[in-house]
Amino acid sequence: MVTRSDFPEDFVWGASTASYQIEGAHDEDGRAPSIWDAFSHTPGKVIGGATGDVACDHYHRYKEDVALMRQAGFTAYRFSVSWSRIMPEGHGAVNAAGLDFYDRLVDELLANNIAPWLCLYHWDLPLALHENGLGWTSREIVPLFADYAGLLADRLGDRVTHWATFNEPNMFTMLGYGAGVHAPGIRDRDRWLDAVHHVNLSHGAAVRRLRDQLPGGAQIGSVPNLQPVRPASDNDQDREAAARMDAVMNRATADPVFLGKYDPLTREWMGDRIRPDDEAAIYEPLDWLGLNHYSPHYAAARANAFGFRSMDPPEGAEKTLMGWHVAPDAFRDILVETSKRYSVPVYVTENGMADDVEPDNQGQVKDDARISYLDRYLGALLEARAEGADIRGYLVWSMLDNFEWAMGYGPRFGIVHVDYATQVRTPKASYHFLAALARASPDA
Ligand code: GBH
Repeated sequence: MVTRSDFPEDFVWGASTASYQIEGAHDEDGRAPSIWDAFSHTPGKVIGGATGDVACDHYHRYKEDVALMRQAGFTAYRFSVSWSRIMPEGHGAVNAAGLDFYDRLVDELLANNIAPWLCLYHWDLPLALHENGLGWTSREIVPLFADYAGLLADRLGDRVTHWATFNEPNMFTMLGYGAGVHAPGIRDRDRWLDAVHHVNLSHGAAVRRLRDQLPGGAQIGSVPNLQPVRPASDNDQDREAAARMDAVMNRATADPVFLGKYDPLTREWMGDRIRPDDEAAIYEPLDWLGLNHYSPHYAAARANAFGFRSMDPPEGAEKTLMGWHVAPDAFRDILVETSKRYSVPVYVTENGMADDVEPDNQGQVKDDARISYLDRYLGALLEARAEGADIRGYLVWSMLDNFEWAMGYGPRFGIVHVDYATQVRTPKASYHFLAALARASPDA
């Protein structure tokens, strides 16, 4: 098992969450709906008809949740802001009561010696923007996103040191606009590519605004989901397919943001979406990369628009409740590759697994599989560091069991169990495992 002394003294330990997945209070204090409110309330979109109306009721219980973070010895907490809570229309009028919530949350974190890592966008676009044709498929969203970033910098910039623009820009564009399985439920290759490019441009515009408004020393980054793509078989066609899938799934958002250039394959697909000055407008030097990683992808050749198809993990592979392949070596590989390719400090901002373990009759949540997963993935992280990768922290997904998007409340990713009927929180065995690593740190 990994131990505290395997990690450097200043290694950052923490947890991540997202607004729509935990907050609830969907119509309180002036919050307007996001595309996820509309999507989850559309029959047939989310398993069991689940919605984020209440979720973990974190909006009212944030103090209790922050106390659990402190008791774990965490020194960082990544959360996201619900855009439509603070700007109901997505632009224009500001909802002061919504902003007050994030103000209280940030103060509570600081009072508990936890650094707030604020993510501007974790998938809950204001519904009004989408309905008015100003969503990610429109280039007009770019200055609106920068204004939204500016509003938060104005209000919280004196206390929040770590800022991220997008959570998994590659994933929400693909799932929401390409595959249609996430909000807003669009299934169209061109709209997907539009969204990718506008998200990239919005990132650049927001970073410039943050740099202008935040005090020097602010740590600004972005959070791609990076999963190495492995060829389903060892032949040239599948290897070529894997390269194409890597370009679409990993590089389409990470390369322009961290290197200032689209990968040649993505560039070809983007066509004349890319105007002459766009790459320069996307690129701003960043202080950190937040890496979300769960499992590798597998690709096989196929004669479709992108020239690949996604394959299942090999026969007999160990899988979690989500069907995702447990492969710590893929984690090591992507950490080494990411650190090298983008030469920027890397923090793991999501990693973890889903199960459905409930408290036993002594009230204990014995999630042994999660402990084994975390132990092996942290071991892989140490291997990547030994190979020279600059990995500075680990924020587990997730602090709490929560609304798992189209899967509803079945899969539980938390290190703290949530009984949704009573909102009782129960730290799981994996919470104590991570706390033993984090608490031993000198500043905890
Ligand atoms: C993240 O997305 C999100 O940021 C977070 O909100 C979410 O709750 C969390 O992960 C858990 O889902 O089928 O084996 O090829 C994760 C994005 C994209 C990761 C699909 C796994 C498929 C693995 N996921 N990917 S596999």
